Amino acid sequence: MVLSNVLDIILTSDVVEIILEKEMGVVKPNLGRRRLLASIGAGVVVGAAAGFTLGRLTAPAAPPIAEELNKIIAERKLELSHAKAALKTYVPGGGRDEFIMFSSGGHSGQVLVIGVPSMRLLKVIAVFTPEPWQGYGYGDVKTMKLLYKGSNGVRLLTLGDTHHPEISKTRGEYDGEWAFIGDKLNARVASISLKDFETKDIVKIPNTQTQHGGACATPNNTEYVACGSQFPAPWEPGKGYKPGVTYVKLTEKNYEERFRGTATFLAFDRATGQFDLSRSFQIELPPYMQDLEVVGWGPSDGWAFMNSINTELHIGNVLEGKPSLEVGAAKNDFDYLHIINWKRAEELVRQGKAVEMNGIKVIPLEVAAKEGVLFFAPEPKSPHGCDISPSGRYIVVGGKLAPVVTIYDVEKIKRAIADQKFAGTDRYGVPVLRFEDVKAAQIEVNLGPLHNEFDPQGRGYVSTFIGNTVDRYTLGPPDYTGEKPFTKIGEIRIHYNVGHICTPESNSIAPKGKYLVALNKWAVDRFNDVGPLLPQNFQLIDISGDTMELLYDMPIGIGEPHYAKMILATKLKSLEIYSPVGTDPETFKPSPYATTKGKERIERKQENGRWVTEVYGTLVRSTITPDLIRVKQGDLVRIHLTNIETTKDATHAFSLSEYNVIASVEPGETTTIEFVADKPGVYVFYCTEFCSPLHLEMAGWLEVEPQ
Ligand code: K7E
Ligand code: CUA
Repeated sequence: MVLSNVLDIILTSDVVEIILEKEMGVVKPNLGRRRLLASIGAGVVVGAAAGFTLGRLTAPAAPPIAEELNKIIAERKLELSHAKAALKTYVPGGGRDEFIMFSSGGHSGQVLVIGVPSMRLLKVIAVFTPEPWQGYGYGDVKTMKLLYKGSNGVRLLTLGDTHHPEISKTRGEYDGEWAFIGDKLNARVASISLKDFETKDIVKIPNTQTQHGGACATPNNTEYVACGSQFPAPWEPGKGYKPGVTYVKLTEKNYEERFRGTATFLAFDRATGQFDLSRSFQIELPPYMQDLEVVGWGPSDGWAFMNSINTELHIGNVLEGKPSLEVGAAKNDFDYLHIINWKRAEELVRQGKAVEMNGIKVIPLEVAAKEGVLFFAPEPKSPHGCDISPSGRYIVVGGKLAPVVTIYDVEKIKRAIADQKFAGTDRYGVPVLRFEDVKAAQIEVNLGPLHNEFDPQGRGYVSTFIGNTVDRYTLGPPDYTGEKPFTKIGEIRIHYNVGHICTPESNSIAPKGKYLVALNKWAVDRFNDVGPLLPQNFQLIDISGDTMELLYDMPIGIGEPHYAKMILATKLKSLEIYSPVGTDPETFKPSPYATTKGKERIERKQENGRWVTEVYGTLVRSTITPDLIRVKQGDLVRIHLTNIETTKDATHAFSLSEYNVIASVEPGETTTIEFVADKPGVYVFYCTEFCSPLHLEMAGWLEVEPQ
């Protein structure tokens, strides 16, 4: 319906009601809708009569809102639902979003920070891939160190396929201090400080080639970040897997016997943001393809759950007439939900029952199977997704090839394990529970259910990839105590091919509801065409009412995001500047390399038989000091730069022509650039941030004298 006159708006009051409630912060009294709107439509102040105030609306120049809006709606050929959606999502300049969403950037290797409900992209955090604006990976020592440390010992990895972001937790709730992101392609995990939104550590998970399970923080205090392999890696008994070294010929027999997956619990130090492999542990898993992992709380405290595919152990080889992986891995009616008692695993490590392999303690598969660490429960056909209800009681799994979500009851799982009620074991001796003994319910939903999220009312939401919907259902007690537990109660069409969905603070004890973002793989016809490679489509959905309403389509023109985590914006406390001036962002402590105005200097000395020119410089609007650096060809040049500004936003960058060097130096930060002056010449360096009227003059020279 295109609105064409004031009367239409009056009859469909929602738009004005939204203005009153959301924009003006007015709580709507129990007032006849027609009267309220008629009053506003006529530009009349109704406050006094109705017993409430209209805030800004009472200003003398208050325009006849309905008329104004109506004109815009007609001119832009909008429908009522569009106008409503616009009002529900618009955040004025200077305003703040209620929620912040951390989305994986897919194989861009980065993390996206998005405000909700405005769906404004606030930042792209550099993690696995060099990013010049943040001076990440272009000669800045702290970022080069991260990229090298996070590589696999064979080559420098500058590519990551980010899937599952996480936010640190305290007592089951997201605390907004740290974020984590997993790299599926190279089995890595990174930590990001939410003080400065910068990557602080990247760890390559030992004995693991690809990683899809995590990141998932243990709920109490983020003691560990849990991860799980996806594709099993070749494995030497007693030695594990080492990139570029371990070789096992790929045959069906070898695959079964000599390939392995892993579940890893990476010890995390909240004070430093570093992972500590020496306190971490790993559980050897069968060569099924493990998928998503969650770590429980409440009744599931101490337990972790991950689903799996390809329990058929199929490897493919279509050129020699074997079925493809796609076909071979879909033969069984059931795969295995992995149920891991990680507290028990921790205990076994303490008792010395783990074997050290490639720098981490590994609980061998037979020990895990025998000593109560690992159990399986059947899950219907090619499952995907593994999520946990707010109470910690229900584990929800999608089924790519079955139109049902399967809900497991952790109480039943624990009881069956305590009673040793098993159907038998798998071929590796892992006890298998009976489906009927552990199932809480199966809910019929649209085709291709993948991922689940939850709201505070005990309702779940599931994305259906083939059905192109998000379906809403009820959980059971204690999450949902209404009359119709485990029942589908609604759906909304999305565009198109939805993967993960994200509701605020889901997969914690206290989800916040209100919004849901569908992370859609395909956009098809939703935006202007920008070539055959189209952006993905994040769709914002209002889930506050009895029916779900589509509010906004946000194109994601960078990478192929998978999952996102959303948190109340008020929980984030990021630094305005680094303080005191001369802070090293790696430690948030004063840097020994900081210098101040007037103390800038250049020193040349020998270090391990090599000439090093070391520069201690400052950056301030609009000077780089020193502005002439003379070095000899072959010198290692180390430039320590302190941005001595104390003004919020006064970032300077240092970029060096022809050398592929750039650093971003935030106010108060001290950072170090290092490179070898291997080519003689005179090169300009300048500040790449337009920081002041004389920004163009913020420059200097590097003179490399031929040897
Ligand atoms: Cu379903 Cu990696 Cu979580 Cu993609 S995963 S969608
Ligand atoms: Cu500093 Cu431009």
